[in-house]
Amino acid sequence: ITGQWKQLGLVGVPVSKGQKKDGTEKGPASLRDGGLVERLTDIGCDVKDYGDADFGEVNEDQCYDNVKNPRSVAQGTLKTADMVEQALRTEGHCLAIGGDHSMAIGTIMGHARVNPDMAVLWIDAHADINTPLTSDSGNIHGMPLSFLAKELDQYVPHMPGGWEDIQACISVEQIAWIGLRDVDPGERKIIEKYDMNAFSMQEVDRYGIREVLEKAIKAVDPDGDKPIHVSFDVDAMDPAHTPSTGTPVSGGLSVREMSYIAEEVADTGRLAMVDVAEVNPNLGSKQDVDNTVKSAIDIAARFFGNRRQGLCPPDYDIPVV
Ligand code: B3U
Ligand code: MN
Ligand code: MN
Repeated sequence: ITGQWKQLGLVGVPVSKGQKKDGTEKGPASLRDGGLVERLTDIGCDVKDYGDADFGEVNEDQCYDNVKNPRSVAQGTLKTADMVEQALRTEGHCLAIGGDHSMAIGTIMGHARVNPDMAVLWIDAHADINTPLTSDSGNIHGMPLSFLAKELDQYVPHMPGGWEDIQACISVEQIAWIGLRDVDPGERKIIEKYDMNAFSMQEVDRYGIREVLEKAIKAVDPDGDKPIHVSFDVDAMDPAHTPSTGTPVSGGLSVREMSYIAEEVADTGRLAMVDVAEVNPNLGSKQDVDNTVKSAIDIAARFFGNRRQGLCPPDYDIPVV
């Protein structure tokens, strides 16, 4: 059995300055309080909690053109990258809990120092590949992939306040999306121009999750030998399951489709790292928050070995009377 009994580093990324709604900075605490570590431990993971990356206040963080809070995001990103690198080198696997999705600039940067050839599965309602110039919102959580993809360097301005140290570290060919249903015009143009691997909910409806996942993995890992980085935005799932998130979009992945993705990726035996992004405990009712945290923990646990078919520790024996 692969994908189980894993040594795992946990890194909190309490960023909320990548978008406008307060609350995602409390995402890591809400997942820990919701019993994340206990769940992972129960399924046989040996979890080492590295704590939270320090996103201390940056005063005088003026916009750069329309980009909001560039310095705050950059300085936390650099700390996130260092922690993720250390967790991966020490434990071999890492789970990063956010935080808005700007967290992934740091997690993928840190991961790329260890596994530069990783395959990235970006599971999201949104493409998150706006450049600062194509973005209407100016929110960095809608831009992480534009900073990470080398081919897009020519479209991304050089910003001050730490961005000097943030360099694109993956190629457009290393990225595949699943779950898209809210893609901006500039993002669509980038996807088409670079012939990127984008599987929207239309493809999920047309082919079913099984074929979509197979195509997505084949696209980024054709020989089946790459370490896999899953960047999971909880808004990829239908808002029925993950309502407490900043930009819910109807018509998302079901619990079953998301569980299937997690189990199959775990089964490859090549999963190196998972991000869980955009849990916002400030949004919705208590029930909404509880449902969102539960869904996020359920899916995180599935990526690291929990299966719907059940689990049995290797040393388990049927008790004899
Ligand atoms: N594409 C829009 C909306 C958005 C992106 N990511 C989220 N929302 N969560 C933007 O702001 O770039
Ligand atoms: Mn996202
Ligand atoms: Mn999203």
